[in-house]
Amino acid sequence: MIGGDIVAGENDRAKASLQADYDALGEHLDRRGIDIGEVKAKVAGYGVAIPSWGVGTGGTRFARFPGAGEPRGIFDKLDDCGVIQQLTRATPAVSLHIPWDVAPAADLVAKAEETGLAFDAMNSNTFQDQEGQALSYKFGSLSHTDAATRAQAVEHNLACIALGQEIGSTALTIWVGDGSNFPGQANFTRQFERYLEAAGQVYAALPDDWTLLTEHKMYEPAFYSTVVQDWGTNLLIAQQLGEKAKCLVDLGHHAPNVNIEMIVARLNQFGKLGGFHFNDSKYGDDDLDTGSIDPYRLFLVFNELVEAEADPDFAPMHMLDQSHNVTDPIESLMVSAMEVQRAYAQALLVDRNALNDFQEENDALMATTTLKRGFRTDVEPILAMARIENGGAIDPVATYRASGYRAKVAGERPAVSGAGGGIV
Ligand SMILES: [Mn+2]
Repeated sequence: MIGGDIVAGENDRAKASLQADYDALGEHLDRRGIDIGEVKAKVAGYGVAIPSWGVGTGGTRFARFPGAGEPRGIFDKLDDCGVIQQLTRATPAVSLHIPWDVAPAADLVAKAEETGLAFDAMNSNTFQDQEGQALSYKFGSLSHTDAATRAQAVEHNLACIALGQEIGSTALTIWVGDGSNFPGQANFTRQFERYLEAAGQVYAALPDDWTLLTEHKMYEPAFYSTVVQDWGTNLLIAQQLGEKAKCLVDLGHHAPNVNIEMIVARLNQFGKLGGFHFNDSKYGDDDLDTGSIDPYRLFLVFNELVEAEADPDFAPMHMLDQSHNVTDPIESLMVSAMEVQRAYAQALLVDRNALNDFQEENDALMATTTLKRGFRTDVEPILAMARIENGGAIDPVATYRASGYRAKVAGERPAVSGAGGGIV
């Protein structure tokens, strides 16, 4: 973790300007009938989970360029996640990926306590083969043609639930790489029937207070078809499995230009919006940092979420899921967590009564202007004030760089080989 004196020193230098900016924004919002303190309190209470795999440098199928001081295992990963939470106060939980992060439950819990973190959803992995694994997932897992391979994949998911129960998780996220690379390779219907049957066995073993999240993805690793290719199939799964099954929306797992915020609204309307994986994309997939390409789209997603917040039972899970190929993952994750908070704060500023009236009156121009006014407002002083009041840093990236954390861990963690590709 980073020394409290370093955080305090950095904050002291920026405090006066922050206070002036915050007061000015407070006056501006007051004229709009918005209490800045209420917005700040909601932002301060908001958290987005970090994926354990996110603190390692990512890569493509061409190459991976490892960074210095990469985490060697789950305990190093939790240290890095602890730093992100220490400085941003926006990332209170970590989502584990099994079997990458397998460790004794007691050790995981102890490390989480030491680093000030909790555990978010468990993620199963049946998209690659592990050492010593009896049957291969080359041609699928939960939808494999071979019953024994499907049973092995079901067993793995049950093991994820068992570990999760010991460390305080209450959700299992299933994403499979199952699909096909050639027309005719797989029978779409039979493959999906097998998936539903196997996923149903996992669902049957789900504890009462758990949620089962399924995540759709349009392509990759299968490039012609995937079993759970879009939100329609995802919704069918959640409806077939039952009450505790909900859909996870990964912002990058759609075709370009798809109206994701509308998918969010639809899933929520029918009680099947389970959570998010935040990231951004330009052409496809989930590789770019949240808010780096299209912050307005992120805002529009949060507009739907704020709209839905009125329902006290509305509690989707939020996680970052992105690949960091050219940046320090800790810096990217801190900036992305703040981008998610920013979109949330901006959505909180929308005058919903006015928006509703303009919608009812079919005043398209004023409706969209009312919506965009929230997006146009610079909410940075609210985010920074929420951070510092929660014990974080006014400028997390500057503080992190001043701390020398990366150089320190680089000395303790031997360099990882750059050979081989693959997204981490
Ligand atoms: Mn994802």
